[in-house]
Amino acid sequence: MSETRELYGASTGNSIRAAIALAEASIEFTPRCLDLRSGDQRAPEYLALNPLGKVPTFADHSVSPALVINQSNAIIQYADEQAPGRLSPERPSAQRYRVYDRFYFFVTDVIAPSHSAFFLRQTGQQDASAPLDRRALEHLLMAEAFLEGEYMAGDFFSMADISAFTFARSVHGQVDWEKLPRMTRWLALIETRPAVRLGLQAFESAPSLRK
Ligand SMILES: N[C@@H](CCC(=O)N[C@@H](CS)C(=O)NCC(=O)O)C(=O)O
Repeated sequence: MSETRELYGASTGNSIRAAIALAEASIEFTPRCLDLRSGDQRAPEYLALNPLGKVPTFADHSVSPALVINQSNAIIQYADEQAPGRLSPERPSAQRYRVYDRFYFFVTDVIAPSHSAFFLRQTGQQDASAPLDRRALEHLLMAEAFLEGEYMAGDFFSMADISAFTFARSVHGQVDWEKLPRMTRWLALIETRPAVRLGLQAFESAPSLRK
C-alpha cells in the first residue's frame, strides 16, 4: 500500500470502479473508508478535499501541490493515462474509440439513470424512480450484443468492462441470466480478475477516515 496515494471511498459503485481502475493500472494506494451514514463525507477535513461531500476522492501527495481528483470517471481516466494500454488501447485507433464509446454508454445510459433513480427513492418518490431503474436495466441488457469478443469492447479487458461491472453485479437478482449467455460468461470472467477482487474489497476492511 502507498501512503502517498489515497483513495477515499465507501462500498459503492463509484468508489469500487475507481479502486478497480487504479488496481488494474497497478497504481498503489491506501483505501480510506468513509461511513456515509454517519456523515463522514461532510467532515471539514474531507470537504477540504472534496467540497461536494461525495465519494470517491483520489489524492496523490507525491506531487506538489497534491493531485486531487473527485469524479470516479476522472479517476478511471487518470488510471488509464498512467498505465497506457492497460485500460484502453495505447494509441488512437478504432479500438480505442470503441472502448470510449462503450465506457460512456455504461456511464451515461446505465449508471446515470440508476443514480437518478436512487436519489428519487431516497426522497420517497418511488413511482418516479421505477421507470429510470427499468431504463438502466434495459440498457445494461443491450450489452449482450457488445460481447462479440470476451470483453465489452473486444478481445481485451478495458475501462468499458469496469464501467459495466459494478452495475451488472448490483442487479444480479433482477436478471434472467439464462437468456444472456455471453454476459453470464463475461461477468464470471471479470469477477476472477485479481484487481477486480481488490477493488471490491478495498472499502470492506479499509482503514477508516476516523483513525
Ligand atoms: N459523479 C460522482 C458521483 C459521486 C456520488 O454521488 N457519490 C455518492 C456515493 S455513490 C455519495 O458520495 N453519496 C453521499 C452523499 O451524497 O452524501 C462520481 O462519479 O464520482
